[in-house]
Amino acid sequence: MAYQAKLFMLMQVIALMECKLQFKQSKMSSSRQAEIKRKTNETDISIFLNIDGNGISEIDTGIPFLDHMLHQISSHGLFDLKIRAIGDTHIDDHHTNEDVGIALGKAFTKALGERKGINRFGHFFAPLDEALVQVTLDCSGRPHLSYDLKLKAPRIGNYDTELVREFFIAFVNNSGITLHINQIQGTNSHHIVEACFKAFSRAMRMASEIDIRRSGTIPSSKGMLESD
Ligand SMILES: [Mn+2]
Repeated sequence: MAYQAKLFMLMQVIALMECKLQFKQSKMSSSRQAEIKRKTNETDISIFLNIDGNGISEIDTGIPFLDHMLHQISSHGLFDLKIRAIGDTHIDDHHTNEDVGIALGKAFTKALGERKGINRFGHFFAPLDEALVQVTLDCSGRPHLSYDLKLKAPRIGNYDTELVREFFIAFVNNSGITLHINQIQGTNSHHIVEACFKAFSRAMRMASEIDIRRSGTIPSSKGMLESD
Protein backbone atom coordinates (compact mmCIF):
# COMPACT_ATOMS: atom_id res chain seq x y z
CA MET A 1 0.00 0.00 0.00
CA ALA A 2 2.82 2.39 0.90
CA TYR A 3 4.36 1.73 -2.49
CA GLN A 4 1.04 2.46 -4.25
CA ALA A 5 0.59 5.70 -2.26
CA LYS A 6 4.11 6.83 -3.22
CA LEU A 7 3.44 6.01 -6.86
CA PHE A 8 0.17 7.97 -6.73
CA MET A 9 1.95 10.98 -5.20
CA LEU A 10 4.67 10.80 -7.83
CA MET A 11 2.05 10.75 -10.60
CA GLN A 12 0.37 13.80 -9.08
CA VAL A 13 3.68 15.68 -8.98
CA ILE A 14 4.35 14.80 -12.63
CA ALA A 15 0.81 15.95 -13.61
CA LEU A 16 1.36 19.24 -11.77
CA MET A 17 4.71 19.78 -13.48
CA GLU A 18 3.13 19.10 -16.91
CA CYS A 19 0.35 21.55 -16.10
CA LYS A 20 2.88 24.23 -15.09
CA LEU A 21 4.89 23.65 -18.29
CA GLN A 22 1.76 23.95 -20.47
CA PHE A 23 0.80 27.15 -18.66
CA LYS A 24 4.29 28.56 -19.18
CA GLN A 25 4.14 27.69 -22.90
CA SER A 26 0.67 29.16 -23.36
CA LYS A 27 1.74 32.30 -21.51
CA MET A 28 4.82 32.55 -23.71
CA SER A 29 2.87 31.93 -26.92
CA SER A 30 -0.06 34.20 -26.10
CA SER A 31 2.24 37.21 -26.07
CA ARG A 32 3.84 36.51 -29.43
CA GLN A 33 1.83 39.18 -31.19
CA ALA A 34 2.70 42.56 -32.61
CA GLU A 35 1.01 45.61 -33.97
CA ILE A 36 2.95 47.94 -36.26
CA LYS A 37 1.84 51.27 -37.62
CA ARG A 38 4.11 53.02 -40.08
CA LYS A 39 3.27 56.23 -41.90
CA THR A 40 5.49 58.14 -44.31
CA ASN A 41 4.83 60.61 -47.12
CA GLU A 42 4.63 57.62 -49.46
CA THR A 43 2.68 54.98 -47.53
CA ASP A 44 0.43 54.42 -44.52
CA ILE A 45 0.62 50.83 -43.24
CA SER A 46 -0.83 48.97 -40.28
CA ILE A 47 -0.09 45.35 -39.45
CA PHE A 48 -1.28 42.97 -36.79
CA LEU A 49 0.61 39.68 -36.49
CA ASN A 50 -0.01 36.70 -34.23
CA ILE A 51 2.76 34.13 -34.67
CA ASP A 52 0.75 31.47 -32.83
CA GLY A 53 -2.35 31.95 -34.93
CA ASN A 54 -4.50 29.75 -37.15
CA GLY A 55 -3.82 31.24 -40.56
CA ILE A 56 -6.60 33.82 -40.45
CA SER A 57 -5.91 36.83 -42.64
CA GLU A 58 -7.40 40.10 -43.74
CA ILE A 59 -5.14 41.74 -46.29
CA ASP A 60 -5.51 44.79 -48.49
CA THR A 61 -2.38 46.48 -49.78
CA GLY A 62 -3.80 47.88 -53.01
CA ILE A 63 -1.47 45.48 -54.91
CA PRO A 64 -3.52 42.37 -55.82
CA PHE A 65 -0.62 39.97 -56.47
CA LEU A 66 1.15 41.04 -53.24
CA ASP A 67 -2.11 40.38 -51.36
CA HIS A 68 -2.17 36.90 -52.94
CA MET A 69 1.40 36.26 -51.67
CA LEU A 70 0.71 37.66 -48.18
CA HIS A 71 -2.25 35.29 -47.94
CA GLN A 72 0.24 32.46 -48.55
CA ILE A 73 2.36 33.64 -45.60
CA SER A 74 -0.65 33.56 -43.29
CA SER A 75 -2.23 30.40 -44.61
CA HIS A 76 0.88 28.20 -44.74
CA GLY A 77 2.71 29.77 -41.81
CA LEU A 78 -0.45 29.58 -39.65
CA PHE A 79 0.12 33.21 -38.74
CA ASP A 80 -2.86 35.46 -38.13
CA LEU A 81 -2.17 38.48 -40.26
CA LYS A 82 -4.05 41.69 -40.76
CA ILE A 83 -2.44 44.14 -43.18
CA ARG A 84 -3.80 47.39 -44.49
CA ALA A 85 -1.70 49.59 -46.74
CA ILE A 86 -2.49 52.79 -48.54
CA GLY A 87 0.35 53.90 -50.77
CA ASP A 88 1.30 55.99 -53.74
CA THR A 89 0.46 53.19 -56.20
CA HIS A 90 -0.56 55.85 -58.71
CA ILE A 91 3.22 56.23 -59.24
CA ASP A 92 3.97 52.50 -59.14
CA ASP A 93 3.93 49.65 -56.59
CA HIS A 94 7.55 50.10 -55.48
CA HIS A 95 7.08 52.10 -52.26
CA THR A 96 4.05 50.18 -51.02
CA ASN A 97 5.63 46.78 -51.76
CA GLU A 98 8.87 47.75 -49.98
CA ASP A 99 7.12 49.35 -47.00
CA VAL A 100 4.91 46.31 -46.45
CA GLY A 101 8.14 44.25 -46.36
CA ILE A 102 9.59 46.70 -43.81
CA ALA A 103 6.48 46.65 -41.61
CA LEU A 104 6.17 42.85 -41.75
CA GLY A 105 9.83 42.51 -40.78
CA LYS A 106 9.28 44.86 -37.83
CA ALA A 107 6.18 42.89 -36.82
CA PHE A 108 8.16 39.64 -36.66
CA THR A 109 10.97 41.35 -34.73
CA LYS A 110 8.51 42.66 -32.17
CA ALA A 111 6.46 39.46 -31.90
CA LEU A 112 9.54 37.23 -31.54
CA GLY A 113 11.00 39.50 -28.85
CA GLU A 114 14.21 38.00 -27.46
CA ARG A 115 13.51 34.91 -29.59
CA LYS A 116 13.40 32.72 -26.51
CA GLY A 117 12.64 29.04 -26.92
CA ILE A 118 12.23 29.11 -30.71
CA ASN A 119 13.63 26.59 -33.20
CA ARG A 120 15.53 29.52 -34.75
CA PHE A 121 16.29 27.69 -38.02
CA GLY A 122 13.72 26.84 -40.67
CA HIS A 123 13.69 25.32 -44.14
CA PHE A 124 11.20 24.05 -46.67
CA PHE A 125 10.95 22.88 -50.26
CA ALA A 126 7.67 23.95 -51.87
CA PRO A 127 6.56 22.68 -55.26
CA LEU A 128 3.89 24.31 -57.39
CA ASP A 129 3.41 22.25 -60.53
CA GLU A 130 6.73 22.50 -62.44
CA ALA A 131 8.21 25.05 -59.98
CA LEU A 132 10.25 23.98 -56.96
CA VAL A 133 11.72 26.52 -54.54
CA GLN A 134 13.78 25.97 -51.41
CA VAL A 135 13.90 28.49 -48.57
CA THR A 136 16.37 28.22 -45.70
CA LEU A 137 16.45 30.77 -42.92
CA ASP A 138 17.91 31.62 -39.55
CA CYS A 139 16.38 34.04 -37.02
CA SER A 140 19.95 35.02 -36.25
CA GLY A 141 19.58 38.76 -35.74
CA ARG A 142 21.81 39.24 -38.80
CA PRO A 143 20.03 40.48 -41.92
CA HIS A 144 21.09 38.74 -45.11
CA LEU A 145 19.39 37.82 -48.37
CA SER A 146 20.62 35.36 -50.97
CA TYR A 147 18.11 35.46 -53.79
CA ASP A 148 18.17 33.14 -56.74
CA LEU A 149 14.80 33.30 -58.52
CA LYS A 150 15.03 33.39 -62.30
CA LEU A 151 11.84 35.14 -63.34
CA LYS A 152 11.49 35.46 -67.11
CA ALA A 153 8.23 37.43 -67.13
CA PRO A 154 8.72 41.14 -66.34
CA ARG A 155 5.25 41.24 -64.76
CA ILE A 156 2.77 38.93 -63.06
CA GLY A 157 -0.59 40.61 -63.62
CA ASN A 158 0.39 44.22 -62.95
CA TYR A 159 3.08 43.24 -60.44
CA ASP A 160 6.67 44.00 -61.46
CA THR A 161 8.65 40.78 -60.81
CA GLU A 162 11.67 42.84 -59.65
CA LEU A 163 9.60 43.71 -56.58
CA VAL A 164 9.84 40.16 -55.15
CA ARG A 165 13.51 40.71 -54.33
CA GLU A 166 12.76 44.21 -52.99
CA PHE A 167 10.12 42.79 -50.66
CA PHE A 168 12.51 40.24 -49.16
CA ILE A 169 15.38 42.76 -48.83
CA ALA A 170 13.06 45.03 -46.84
CA PHE A 171 11.88 42.06 -44.77
CA VAL A 172 15.35 40.76 -43.79
CA ASN A 173 16.68 44.22 -42.96
CA ASN A 174 13.85 44.77 -40.50
CA SER A 175 13.55 41.27 -39.05
CA GLY A 176 17.23 40.42 -38.58
CA ILE A 177 16.72 37.18 -40.48
CA THR A 178 19.26 35.40 -42.67
CA LEU A 179 17.30 34.24 -45.69
CA HIS A 180 18.36 32.03 -48.60
CA ILE A 181 15.95 31.59 -51.50
CA ASN A 182 16.92 29.01 -54.12
CA GLN A 183 14.97 28.12 -57.21
CA ILE A 184 15.50 24.44 -57.91
CA GLN A 185 13.16 24.26 -60.92
CA GLY A 186 10.45 26.25 -62.66
CA THR A 187 9.48 28.12 -65.79
CA ASN A 188 6.21 29.95 -65.01
CA SER A 189 6.90 33.14 -63.05
CA HIS A 190 3.62 33.06 -61.10
CA HIS A 191 4.33 29.46 -60.03
CA ILE A 192 7.94 30.24 -59.05
CA VAL A 193 7.07 33.28 -56.92
CA GLU A 194 4.13 31.54 -55.26
CA ALA A 195 6.26 28.46 -54.48
CA CYS A 196 8.83 30.86 -52.99
CA PHE A 197 6.27 32.46 -50.66
CA LYS A 198 4.88 29.06 -49.66
CA ALA A 199 8.36 27.75 -48.83
CA PHE A 200 9.14 30.99 -46.96
CA SER A 201 5.94 30.66 -44.92
CA ARG A 202 6.61 27.08 -43.87
CA ALA A 203 10.26 27.87 -43.08
CA MET A 204 9.18 30.86 -40.94
CA ARG A 205 6.66 28.66 -39.17
CA MET A 206 9.33 26.06 -38.38
CA ALA A 207 11.83 28.68 -37.20
CA SER A 208 9.39 30.59 -35.02
CA GLU A 209 7.69 27.63 -33.38
CA ILE A 210 8.60 26.77 -29.80
CA ASP A 211 11.11 23.98 -29.21
CA ILE A 212 9.88 22.46 -25.92
CA ARG A 213 13.35 21.07 -25.11
CA ARG A 214 14.74 24.66 -25.16
CA SER A 215 12.61 25.39 -22.06
CA GLY A 216 12.31 29.04 -23.05
CA THR A 217 16.04 29.74 -23.38
CA ILE A 218 17.61 31.74 -26.19
CA PRO A 219 18.82 29.36 -28.94
CA SER A 220 22.35 30.73 -29.20
CA SER A 221 25.65 29.64 -27.67
CA LYS A 222 26.37 33.38 -27.46
CA GLY A 223 23.34 33.82 -25.20
CA MET A 224 21.59 36.40 -27.35
CA LEU A 225 20.14 36.93 -30.80
CA GLU A 226 20.40 40.57 -31.69
CA SER A 227 17.25 41.76 -33.34
CA ASP A 228 17.91 45.46 -33.76
MN1 LIG B 1 -1.47 31.79 -57.47
